[in-house]
Amino acid sequence: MPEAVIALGSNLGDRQENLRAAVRALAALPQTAVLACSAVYETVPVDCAPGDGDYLNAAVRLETAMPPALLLGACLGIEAALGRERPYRNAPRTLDLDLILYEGFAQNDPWLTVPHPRAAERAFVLAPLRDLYPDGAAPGFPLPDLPADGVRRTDLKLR
Ligand code: A4P
Ligand code: MG
Repeated sequence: MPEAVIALGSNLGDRQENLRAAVRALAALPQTAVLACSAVYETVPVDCAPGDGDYLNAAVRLETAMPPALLLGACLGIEAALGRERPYRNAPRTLDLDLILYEGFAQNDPWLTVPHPRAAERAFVLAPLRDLYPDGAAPGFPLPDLPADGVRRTDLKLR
């Protein structure tokens, strides 16, 4: 089965529980297994309004037979179940799930762009990805070296 990576973010409500509930929901998807979880990082908001709360960010590595569009749809459903609202761009959120990569798949449509177009520029995505691929060899997405500015590793666990 192909590998996929989902990045998780939360800066509203019980941030750790939101991420942990998301991992439980991802693990319960059909024909899908969670292979590995990153550490949890506390991160300074990027491109957000002044005063927004810090994020918890993490990532999980999946093996899945769900096609990419179905996997994204499942992620949007999990976000909705955890109370995600979208009042404006980069608004604080209980849960964000982004499909960062899907082995053997690339697409560039607004509703589904894979690999994720901004992942390579964002320390809050790359630090968790390094945990999942310590040699930097993520499938179809060689990890760039980027200083981990604004990113602090915590002792929190995803499960
Ligand atoms: N969409 C297209 N491709 C994808 C994909 N690969 N994964 C579409 C997920 N969604 C994808 O998503 C809007 C639409 O993007 C979806 O309907 C889907 O069809 P959204 O969740 O409302 O937007 P988003 O994830 O907030 O936006 P975007 O543009 O991906 O955000 P960024 O660039 O990831 O920024 N700072 C910190 N510290 N931590 C964060 O997690 N996140 C953001 C969001 C800003 N600053 C942050 C963080
Ligand atoms: Mg998103």
